[in-house]
Amino acid sequence: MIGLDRRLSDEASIHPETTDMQTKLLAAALGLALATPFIALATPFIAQAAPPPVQVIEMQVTGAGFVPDQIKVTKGQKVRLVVTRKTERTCATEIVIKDQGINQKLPLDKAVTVEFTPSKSGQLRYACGMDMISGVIVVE
Ligand SMILES: [Cu+2]
Repeated sequence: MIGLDRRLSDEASIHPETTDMQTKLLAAALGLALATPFIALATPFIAQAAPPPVQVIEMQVTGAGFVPDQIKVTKGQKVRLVVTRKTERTCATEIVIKDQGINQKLPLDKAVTVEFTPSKSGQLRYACGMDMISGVIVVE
């Protein structure tokens, strides 16, 4: 009879600890559940605070062709080419970047903006309409 009493009291002393542990876990879960909407609300503000950088590259068309005729850009970041044709003595009166579906007229002495975001590394060609005068964009 004494043995049984002891077992019961042992159980009683273990049980409150378990309950306490469960309460703590529940409180932690509840705390996370309450915090989640605030994290979700805060995220767009963080995204707005750090917009992805745009890679701006100035380019000219001269008697020598596209200047520069080789550029390096980073994959996944928007590229903005600002192209100005400075001469009439060229057949490069447009810039064609076939792999990006770009074909843009280049009026004389007018800065023309061409934008795209390279999604994979490798080389992109830019050229005149006849694919004679050209340059290479190295995407890394
Ligand atoms: Cu040409």
